[in-house]
Amino acid sequence: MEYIKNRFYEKTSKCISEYQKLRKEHGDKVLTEVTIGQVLTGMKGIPALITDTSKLDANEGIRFRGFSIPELRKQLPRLNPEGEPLPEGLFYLMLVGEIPEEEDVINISKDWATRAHVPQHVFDVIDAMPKTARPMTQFSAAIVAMATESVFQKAYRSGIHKKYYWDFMYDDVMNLIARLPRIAAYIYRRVYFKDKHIEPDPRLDWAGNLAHMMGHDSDEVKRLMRLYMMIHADHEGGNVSAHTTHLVGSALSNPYYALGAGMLGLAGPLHGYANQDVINWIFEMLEDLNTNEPTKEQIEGYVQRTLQAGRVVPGYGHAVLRVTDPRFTAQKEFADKYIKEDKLVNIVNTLYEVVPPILGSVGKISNPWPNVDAYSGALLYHYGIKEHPFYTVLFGVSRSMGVLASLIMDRLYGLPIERPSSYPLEWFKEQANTK
Ligand code: FCX
Repeated sequence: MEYIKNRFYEKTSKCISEYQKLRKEHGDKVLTEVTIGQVLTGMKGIPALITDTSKLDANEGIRFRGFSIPELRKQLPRLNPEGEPLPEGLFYLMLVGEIPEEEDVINISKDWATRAHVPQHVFDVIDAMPKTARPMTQFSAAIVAMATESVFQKAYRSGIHKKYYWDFMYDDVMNLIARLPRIAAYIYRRVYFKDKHIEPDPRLDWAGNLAHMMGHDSDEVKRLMRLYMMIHADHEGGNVSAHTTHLVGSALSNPYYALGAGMLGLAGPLHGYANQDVINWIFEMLEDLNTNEPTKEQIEGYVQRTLQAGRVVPGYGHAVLRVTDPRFTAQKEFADKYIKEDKLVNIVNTLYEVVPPILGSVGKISNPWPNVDAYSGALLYHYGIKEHPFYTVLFGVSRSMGVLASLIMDRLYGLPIERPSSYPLEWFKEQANTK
């Protein structure tokens, strides 16, 4: 499928000279002032990174190359008019910058299927760990173990010219994305199904095959998996998993190292682990209240007690968003369409009524609204994917598409090693006192 690589190059190569021109001719242009507050609160709002694949608007949510999630659910090619678009189409959009034809999407599916073979030593690395090792520990170790396959690393060591880095990066990225569903499903079946593995079906699409290898073959689960893989794929460049992948890649580490590092960031409770934490927290609540069908008042009381205990309410809040996350809404629409009655889904819907006013009344919380993680667990659980320690791995498989498409572009532009400055606390105190 060389034509997709060629098309990417045709569409994007003009950006190399645009990037160089900006660097040379406008390098002195002041973009914005940076306040002490921004530095001390996680560098929020500082325009510090180039990411073309997607942009997050505080009041609208994510747009992938300008397209919102509702627009993409209508416009991207799908296998069945009733179903969800294939995530392969989103990958094409993020990479090439335009909505693909159905044929392009099918071709990416086929390309990934031919690249999906995982070397035996990667399974051996996974098998060497105790089954009690967290699924994200196994997943990131497997990704790093696969660096033996890096064509970028081999090419770099053989001394290729830097203008060809992106080309080798492209092949690594396609191989890596193609293999992740197999690795994820292997971990899932190993930990929860006594090593009873299910072989891939190369006729299936990327997300459909993931559901199949996990042992969930219904059309509805495959549809859910396609939606899940689409909405988690990218959230501009500043979030922990995207920024880490980009930062590690800036040292010209191969994409297996870069993604492995990004996945370890995703594993944190304030990021991708929140999708497990939501379910943990709901089950803790049910145990505490000694019921499976808590009333609105009981839930309100539990949310208040969570805050009083100095804990966060998982699945709520966001560093950038100031509205209900459209990724939450897309999942709610899926649940409204397919799920008639489900106790966990009902609780998630009640939380949506109860939590925002409580968080809003606290005063310091910038965004009281739900994020993507507030819904995803309840949907998976409904369809029998009840093993919540595994949920962040699914997030990671999806997230690979956005962060790795960006990594190809980083090398095409020839972005330098990233190296911001740091100062001791004393320096900031001095700055605070200077006029
Ligand atoms: N529950 C309780 N307190 C919250 C809160 C929540 N859901 N969200 C924010 N706060 C608190 C913060 O902990 C902080 O308290 P502090 O001043 O005592 O340290 C204060 O409100 C201000 O934080 P704020 O500026 O609103 O938020 P941040 O940008 O610092 O953090 C996250 C954003 C997402 C980390 C935060 O809202 C949070 O911890 N939410 C719960 C965990 C979660 O759902 N994470 C997933 C996010 C995302 F979708 C993803 O990456 O997957």
